[in-house]
Amino acid sequence: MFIDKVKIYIKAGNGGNGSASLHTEKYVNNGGPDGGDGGKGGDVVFVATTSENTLNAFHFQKHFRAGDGENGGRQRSFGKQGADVVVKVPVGTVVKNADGDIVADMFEDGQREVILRGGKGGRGNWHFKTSRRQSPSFAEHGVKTSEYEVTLELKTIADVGLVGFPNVGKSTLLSVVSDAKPKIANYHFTTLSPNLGVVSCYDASFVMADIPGLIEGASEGAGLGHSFLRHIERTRLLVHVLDISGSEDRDPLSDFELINNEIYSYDAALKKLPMIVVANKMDMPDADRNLERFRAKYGDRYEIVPMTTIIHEGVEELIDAIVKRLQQLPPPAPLTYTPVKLQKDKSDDFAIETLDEGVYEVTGGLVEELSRKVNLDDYDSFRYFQRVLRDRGVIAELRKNGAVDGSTVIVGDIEFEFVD
Ligand SMILES: Nc1nc2c(ncn2[C@@H]2O[C@H](COP(=O)(O)OP(=O)(O)OP(=O)(O)O)[C@@H](O)[C@H]2O)c(=O)[nH]1
Ligand SMILES: [Mg+2]
Repeated sequence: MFIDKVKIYIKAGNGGNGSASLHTEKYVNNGGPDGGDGGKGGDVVFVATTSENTLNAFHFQKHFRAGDGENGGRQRSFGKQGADVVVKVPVGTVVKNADGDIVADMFEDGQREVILRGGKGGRGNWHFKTSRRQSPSFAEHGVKTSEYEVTLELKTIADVGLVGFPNVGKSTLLSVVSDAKPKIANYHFTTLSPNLGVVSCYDASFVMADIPGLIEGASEGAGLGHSFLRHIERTRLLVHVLDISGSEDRDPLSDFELINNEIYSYDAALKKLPMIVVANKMDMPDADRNLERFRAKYGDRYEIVPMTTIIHEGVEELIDAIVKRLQQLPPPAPLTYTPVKLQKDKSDDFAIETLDEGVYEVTGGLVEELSRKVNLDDYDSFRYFQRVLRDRGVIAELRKNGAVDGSTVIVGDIEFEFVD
C-alpha cells in the first residue's frame, strides 16, 4: 500500500460559553455578576516531518478534531482552552481545500501551520455589567466551528528524479549510487511506489527519487505512471534512464521520445527541468550501435552518460554530471501560491444573538472591524458607526429579531440603545 493522495476531515474546537453566574454569599444579597469567560477551542495544526514518506497513516485515521473550550464558571473562573490537534504529514505534502485551492505547502521539516483556529470563548456576564444593569443574567456563547474537508497530496521533494520505461534499471541505479535498497527484478513494474535515496559525494549530497516505470499513456493514467508523475514535479533535475541495448525489442530512441511526451503532456511546465540521459545496459548487444544513433540525434541537446549499472560502470561520471548541474540550479523552493484560508475572514458577515430579553449582540467580521475603529466618545465617529450598521442591513436584521426602541445592542466592547 502506498497512499500519496487522501481526503481527511478536520475540525477546530468550539469556544466554551461564558457563564451567567451571579455571585452568592451568605448574608450578601446581590453579589453581582461573576460568570467567567469560556475557553478558546483548540486549533488544528499541521506539522511537516521527514520521519514519514507516505500518507498511509491517513488510511486509518481520517478525522481530526481539536478539543472544545470549556465553559466559564462561577467566581470568574475561566473555562480551560481546548487542546490543539497536531496532524503530522510527510515533508512535501500539499494541503488543498475542497475546491482544489492550496491551503498550505508543507515544504520544510518541522514547518508548522495553523490550518484552523479554534472558536473564541464567550464572555462571562460580568463583562456586561453597566450602571443601569447591575446583574446581567446573560452571557455570550462561544463560537461554534465547522468541519472542513481537505485533500492531502504528497509531492515528493527530491533534487533528482529518475524517469524511464519499466525494467530499464532505474532502481538498480538508485541502489548503486545511494543508501537506498529498492527492489530490483527482471520484470515490469517492480517498483510500485517512489523510493528516495541520499547520494553523498565528497562534500555534496543530494536526494534522488526513483519512481515507478512509465509507459505510453501514463499521463492519462495507463500503468502506474499517472499517479506518480506528481512526484517529479518538484525535482530540480531529471535523469532519463534508457535501455540503450533495446533488449526488449523496443528502439531506445522512440522510448526516449515517448516518455518525454508523457511527462510533458502531464505538465508542460516540466519542460523547464534540465535532463541528463543515462544510456544503460551498455554491456548488452547492440548497445554501442544504438548509442551512436542516439548521440547523432540528441548529442547536441542532452548530456549523455553511458553506463553498465550492474557493474557500477559510469557511476562517477553520472554523479559528477548531476552535481555540476545541481550547483547551477536554484535550490528547491516551495510552490508559489496564494494560500487560501479554510476559514474565510468574511469581513461582510455578521450574526445576531439574543442574549436576553431586549439584549442583542452583533458578532462577525463586519462589526469586529468596525468596533475597533469607533470611538464612543466622539459623536461623529458614533454616527458613522450607526450609519454603517444601517447601510449593511444590521439595523434591519436587529428589528427582525425583535429589537425595539430602548433595546440594548452590544457590539464588541460597545453597548448602545437601539433607536429605530
Ligand atoms: N545487462 C544489464 N542489466 C541491467 C543493468 N542495469 C539493470 N539491469 C537489470 O535490469 C532489470 C531491471 O532492473 P530494475 O532496476 O528493477 O529496473 P527498473 O527500471 O527499476 O524497473 P521498474 O521498477 O519495473 O520500472 C534487472 O534484472 C537488473 O538486474 C545493466 O547495466 N546491464
Ligand atoms: Mg524499479
